[in-house]
Amino acid sequence: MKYKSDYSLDKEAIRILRSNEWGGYTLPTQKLYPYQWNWDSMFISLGLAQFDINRAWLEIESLFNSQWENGMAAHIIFRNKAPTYFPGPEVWGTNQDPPTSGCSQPPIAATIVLKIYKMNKIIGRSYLDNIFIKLYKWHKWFHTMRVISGGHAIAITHPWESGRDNSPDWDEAIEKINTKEELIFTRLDLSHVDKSMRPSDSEYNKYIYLLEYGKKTGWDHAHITREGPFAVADPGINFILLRANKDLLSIAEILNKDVHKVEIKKWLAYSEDAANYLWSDTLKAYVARNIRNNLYSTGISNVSFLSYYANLNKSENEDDHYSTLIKFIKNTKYCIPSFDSKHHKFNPIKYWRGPVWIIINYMIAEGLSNYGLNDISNKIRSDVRNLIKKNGFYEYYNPLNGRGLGGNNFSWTAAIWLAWASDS
Ligand code: 2M8
Repeated sequence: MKYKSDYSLDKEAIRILRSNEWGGYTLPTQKLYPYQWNWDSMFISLGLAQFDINRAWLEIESLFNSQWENGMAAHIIFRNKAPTYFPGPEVWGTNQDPPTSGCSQPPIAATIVLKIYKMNKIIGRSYLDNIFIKLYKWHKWFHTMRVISGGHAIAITHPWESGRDNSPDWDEAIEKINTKEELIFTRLDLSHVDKSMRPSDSEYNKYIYLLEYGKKTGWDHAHITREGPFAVADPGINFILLRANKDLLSIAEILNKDVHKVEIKKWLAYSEDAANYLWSDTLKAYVARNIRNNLYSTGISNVSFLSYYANLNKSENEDDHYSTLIKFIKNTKYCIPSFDSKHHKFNPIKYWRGPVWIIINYMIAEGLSNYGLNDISNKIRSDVRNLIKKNGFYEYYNPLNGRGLGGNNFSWTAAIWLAWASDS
């Protein structure tokens, strides 16, 4: 297979971002995901900033224009009608304008906002005041609506909230949900992507059950977290929020928001505490934990290593975690698999149960290089470059042979290429 040059891939990446643009916001990919997704949109804005910084700010503003009164930035914003996706706005029934889904997604926005601001402070300054308050309200929503009393770990109340939909991390909690009856609906994802690469029907049944549960509560987020059928602490969300709070604090410093700074510092301390809760001495990693029964997931996911991205305070677990990372990275031809390749649940083509996801690689590599661990960081970047150069801009990749999987012409892969992986 011929490797493409960086220059031709830059052009292709820009073409993908432009062609997935839908008037002020950008789709992850056409047909499979025909709306605006929260964290996709933020990675996309980082890609856009490489060639059109005003358009990047517009992408960020458009996401937060749909923020809920209670502070939540929703995981999907349904601005147009798109019959190729299920579940659409009428199924979610959130009564928002524009219509949105009823849960959130990993809060990478503050980190991206700070990066784009630093790229051009004059342009960025005019957006910063307005966006700061929105980010602050969203982070506050996580720290109040997604915790249960006595704990500081942020819980997800739907696998979709983690962004890692069918990760084995949720298996134990998902299996416990008693859906009683079979729900009647038609999946549309399988008309775009082969079912071997997507979640199972039984998982989808649980996803829709959880959606219907939330709808019945009138999307009462505090109630859903405290009483609902699914509440799992996710290392992904916890570490991404920890990092985002550090970046929000830097923005608060730029804007002299002294009162907010006090609150953000409290959140930072809570997140360090949450990291302790997620540490597994058995697996020597940060592992998802069911908030209802405190059970750990049986395996390690790539997001354990987002502790580097979060710049977690050094702890006694440091050396053990580093050894885990080295093993995890060495076991597949391309790193980093989304789930431990030595675990019996590992599947190299099934979505979040094994494939490599470029966005997670990007965050982990950035974190490692901040720790001075440049060799591993460079190895991750070089694998990403090879995956894209050889196969193009896919949604995810097989860690054993590099094959591109899921959707093609994928926006966040194009964005990360432009912002980080390209040499030109
Ligand atoms: C995937 O999730 C959506 C539901 O949110 C789906 O499969 O229908 C996930 O990979 C998620 O992280 C991502 O934001 C979304 C769009 O790329 O697709």
